[in-house]
Amino acid sequence: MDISKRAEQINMILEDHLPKPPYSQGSIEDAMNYSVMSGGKRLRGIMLLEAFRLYNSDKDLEKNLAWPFAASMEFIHAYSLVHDDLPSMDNDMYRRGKLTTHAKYGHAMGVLTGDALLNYAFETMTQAASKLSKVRGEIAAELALRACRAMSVISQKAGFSGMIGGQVMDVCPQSPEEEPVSGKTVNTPASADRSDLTGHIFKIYELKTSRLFQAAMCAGAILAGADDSQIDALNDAGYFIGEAFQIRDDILDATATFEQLGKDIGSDEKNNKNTIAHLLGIEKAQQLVGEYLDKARAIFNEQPGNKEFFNELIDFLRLREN
Ligand code: GRG
Repeated sequence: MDISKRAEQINMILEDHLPKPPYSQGSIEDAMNYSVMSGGKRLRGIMLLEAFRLYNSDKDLEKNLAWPFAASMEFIHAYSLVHDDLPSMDNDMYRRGKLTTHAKYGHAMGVLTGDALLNYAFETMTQAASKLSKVRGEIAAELALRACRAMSVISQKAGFSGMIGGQVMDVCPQSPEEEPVSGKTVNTPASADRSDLTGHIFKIYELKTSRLFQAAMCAGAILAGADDSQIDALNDAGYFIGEAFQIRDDILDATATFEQLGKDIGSDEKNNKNTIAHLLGIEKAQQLVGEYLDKARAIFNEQPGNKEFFNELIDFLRLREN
């Protein structure tokens, strides 16, 4: 099964878990469905499921536990994109080839839809966890513990010390005097030499982008019952994938078309944003993408189970065009 077939499976799982019609046009349910079902590669949901499958082949458990968690990863990802597009953040009008949520429903609904998706992710996960005893009475307590641990990892990695923390570093000044390092009004701080700045940007990528990939893979492994060293290994792989993913994103922002990406291109340059591609040049940046992905591949190849998907994913991420 290739990545696009897996994305179709995630779409089916998402439709199954989102609030169902009938709902009126312009309602919060409508905006949640629009924001989630507007497309997307579904990488975080896929990665959660595939991490689960590396360590566990129980289809019943996958359906009852890993599927709702995979849907929830996509709800959290969608919320972050909806908020990232708001006028107070990147102020983008297009995402995934469609109007952004705030552009279609208005600013207040953009904020509320992001909030609703984040809450709904935890509603979906806790409901799945609380139904477990009906599925697996004999090991319900063990499964509930796994679900709790997975939610703890997801909330921490998506939270203030993870993804949100990275977004704060990216767009908000640390003090009234200081300019943000990589925001709209920003230039390279005169005090920072190039390597300091590069290190700072890698850190932003680690928090803003890697943390959600790490959350997806650790959660999948935890739900499957993987041991701590296996969970740590996937955490490292998620870090490398996130850095590579974001650097490739910089390259695409500088080189791709609107039709390819479904959003405005050249936004980093327009917003005077410092990126790794901008600081190191496209060629060196692409070389780094390859190096990070090689590190992730080496980790996957040490894991038990069928690694075919992760090798395919690495090949896709190296040269992805959207
Ligand atoms: C809490 C107010 C508030 C906002 C959170 C953290 C955050 C806002 C936004 C981060 C969003 C962002 C731009 C992350 C960088 C990672 C990235 C390039 C995301 C796009 O991911 P893809 O390409 O998206 O996987 P698709 O559309 O394929 O799902």
